[in-house]
Amino acid sequence: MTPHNDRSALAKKFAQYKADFPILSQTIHGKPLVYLDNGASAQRPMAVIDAEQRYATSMHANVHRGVHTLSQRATDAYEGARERVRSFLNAKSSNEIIFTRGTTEAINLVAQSYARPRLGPNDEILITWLEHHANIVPWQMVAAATGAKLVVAPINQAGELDLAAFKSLLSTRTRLVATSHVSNALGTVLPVREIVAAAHAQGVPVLLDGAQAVPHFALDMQELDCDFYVFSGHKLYGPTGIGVLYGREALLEEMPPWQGGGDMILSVSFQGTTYNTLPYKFEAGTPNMSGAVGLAAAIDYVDRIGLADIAEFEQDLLVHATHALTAVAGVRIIGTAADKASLVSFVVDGVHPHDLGTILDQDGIAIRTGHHCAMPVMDFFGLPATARASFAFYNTKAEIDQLATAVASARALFI
Ligand code: C6P
Repeated sequence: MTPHNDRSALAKKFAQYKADFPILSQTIHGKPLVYLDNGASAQRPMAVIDAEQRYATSMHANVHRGVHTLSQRATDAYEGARERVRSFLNAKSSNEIIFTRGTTEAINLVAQSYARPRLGPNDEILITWLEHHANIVPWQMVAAATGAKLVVAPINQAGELDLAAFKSLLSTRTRLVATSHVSNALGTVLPVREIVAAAHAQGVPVLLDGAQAVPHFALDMQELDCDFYVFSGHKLYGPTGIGVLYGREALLEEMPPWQGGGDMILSVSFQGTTYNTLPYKFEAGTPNMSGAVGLAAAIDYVDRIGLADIAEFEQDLLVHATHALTAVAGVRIIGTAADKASLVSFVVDGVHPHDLGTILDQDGIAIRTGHHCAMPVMDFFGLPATARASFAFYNTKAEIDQLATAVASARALFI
């Protein structure tokens, strides 16, 4: 990480980026938009919008099929995007990069293709209490189909994983560990290196759900040493409908395809089918080429800014938001882990989160309210819902101050 002892230099650097996002310059209900729902979906810079438009206006045709010029251009653009994702993740080979619709589809792919054929009664899948439904339900479906058991590692009152308990739940029955890298409901950063080391010590592969991690810190698959890593383009300033499954090549090689169709075959006859090689074996049908091109442009964009600087700037926003919201009477922050990404979940005494979200919207402030597709986390804290402000590098301390003021005003309406 570049040391930026000069906070104002860092703030100045980041003040320039908001202008790259056309959607952010509008007013909502007559007020300048303050977009604090980046954990749900981040906005797209012009560089991404332009890349998708360039693709649509000069390159688009189907991929891997045509000998004509446009098909070759589309194929080069799509495969170029795969290589860009590979270099972003420092994966060993582009065979390890499978394009999916998003995090959810990537986890379902691993559940159906890796776990389901391998698991039986007495086998266990170990997850944590912090998971998004996308990292719970696919495993419940596999468990229902195979007789395997879902085991859940507990968390503490700060919303941190109980690592000792997690390790004690790893056993000879554990066949897969699947955990989030960053909790979407609380912002907790999980100790993924310790998780991977503990699981590997028992020969258990690990899937990491990186949906909320990828926009915030630089990643290196070879250093992280996990077996599967998944994320969505739309949380990384890219398009919707595109995501990535990184998988260790040896494991992907052993896995059967999970969907059949065009492009995932080498030959088909009524006697039988020979499947294509990696990565195409897992990409049946026409893929989302413009999404992949947009994702590659988003990666170029964040890499130009520098993820180390992004992480440092966003940590500053997190500290500021934590202080600003804690100072508001009646506010309680949910999720106080020592290591958090730039996201604050909170409740306001006497104000339902949905009412709060609706009132803040009138001030042009967009936050997320609800269970955040993490109902077990809400149950753990005995809450139906929280309000969640999730920050991107285009947010500012002034916007956070506006949030705190608006929350205080909203509470005043209810007391
Ligand atoms: N979380 C949020 O507001 P998809 O929908 O496939 O792009 O991502 C699913 C997903 C999986 N894991 C984690 C940790 C996530 O945060 C998400 C999406 C959004 O928190 C929408 S619910």
